[in-house]
Amino acid sequence: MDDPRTVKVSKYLSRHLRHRPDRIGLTPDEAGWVEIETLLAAAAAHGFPFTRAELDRVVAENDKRRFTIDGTRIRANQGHTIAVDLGLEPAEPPAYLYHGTVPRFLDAIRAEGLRPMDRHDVHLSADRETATRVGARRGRPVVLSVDAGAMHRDGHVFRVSANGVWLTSAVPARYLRFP
Ligand code: HQG
Repeated sequence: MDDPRTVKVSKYLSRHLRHRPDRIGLTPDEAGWVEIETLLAAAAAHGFPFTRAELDRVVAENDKRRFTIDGTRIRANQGHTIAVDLGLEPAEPPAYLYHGTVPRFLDAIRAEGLRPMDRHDVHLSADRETATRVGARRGRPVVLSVDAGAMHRDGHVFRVSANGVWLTSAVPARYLRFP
């Protein structure tokens, strides 16, 4: 488990690299990268100073490997709500993928399938344990199986993020198995 400071810095990075860079005056490029120097200065100027060593620790130790450093730049690996093109190539998914959710969403999901909601893509996990953790963020987790092999054969495009999250634009209800 990550220590409290690492979690705090990680949440700050998620917020400002995925969702609200404008809040601290950042302008990620079209692939989501920002200069690390610029990020450190912007965070300090907006009341949340952290060091390069702390940043490196978050990137290296974060429980989900949410961020990648490339030379002088950093970006989030997935989960954006701002417009970014991560440049991920289409990939062949495993036969089954999993999605963790909660009971209150099930009626809507049965009716309309999985939709990306505020994010760019539906997020799917390669194993049930991870999907259970994703669902548990919101309450009692319910894990749905996704017939990713059939979706792929039917022409749906999948991508996999640098930290192993499977992404697709939507999952029609006919590919879902409910417990
Ligand atoms: C639900 C975390 C009603 C969906 C996690 C989910 C993940 C519907 C919620 C990543 C629906 C969206 C993403 C429909 C889907 N009607 N509800 N048709 N279709 N939903 O947070 O998958 O910590 O955008 O089941 O680990 O929960 O941010 O998606 O409950 O990888 O790195 O709408 O976020 O990663 O919620 O989580 P989210 P998610 P990080």
